[in-house]
Amino acid sequence: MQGVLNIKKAPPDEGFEFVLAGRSNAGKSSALNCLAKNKKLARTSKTPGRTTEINFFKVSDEIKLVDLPGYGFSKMSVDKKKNLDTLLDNYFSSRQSLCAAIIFMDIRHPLKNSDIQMMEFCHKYEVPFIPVLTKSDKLNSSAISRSIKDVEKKLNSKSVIVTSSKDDEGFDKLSKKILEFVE
Ligand SMILES: Nc1nc2c(ncn2[C@@H]2O[C@H](COP(=O)(O)OP(=O)(O)OP(=O)(O)O)[C@@H](O)[C@H]2O)c(=O)[nH]1
Ligand SMILES: [Mg+2]
Repeated sequence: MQGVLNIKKAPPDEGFEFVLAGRSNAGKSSALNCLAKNKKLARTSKTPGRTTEINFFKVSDEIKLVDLPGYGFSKMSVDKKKNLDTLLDNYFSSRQSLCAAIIFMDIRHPLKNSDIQMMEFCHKYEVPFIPVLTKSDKLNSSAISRSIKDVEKKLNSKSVIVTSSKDDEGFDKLSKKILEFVE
């Protein structure tokens, strides 16, 4: 793992990168660990704001997963937030190996303003995104279906993926989706 706060310190811009975005506490780092099949790879936490840098994880010869700090974390200082915004602008605008963003949202509260802003940000830099609804273990199956339907309708897309890091579910599907960008 390599954590950076300055784009110049990022690992070489090669292979295929997928950035993990989402509100603080949405379950990005837990999802990364499930995707990489290594529970100790990325630090997870009950306290929002655990991830504070851009963290690059090499998960295969060609693929890197890039864990971002969560957005919407109100305790972050103004200076730190400014730094991070600049870093994200630089990263999204210049990174040739960036294939797609994976936008993680708690299935119980999807599509908050900050999520929509992130999607618009992706759109601005022409980076496709994969919407993922996390923590499906927190809802029963009919509530899960309702949430999927609602999000698909609002995004006008049929490609929403549902995961549970607790039950290790949905990650085969997400891995497949990621590999579609690599092939
Ligand atoms: N029940 C349940 N809890 C989850 C799931 N995924 C994550 N959590 C919990 O949610 C909390 C936040 O998870 P993280 O993976 O650290 O979230 P994050 O999005 O990386 O958070 P930041 O780094 O602060 O942006 C932790 O307590 C996790 O154990 C899930 O699928 N089910
Ligand atoms: Mg995290």
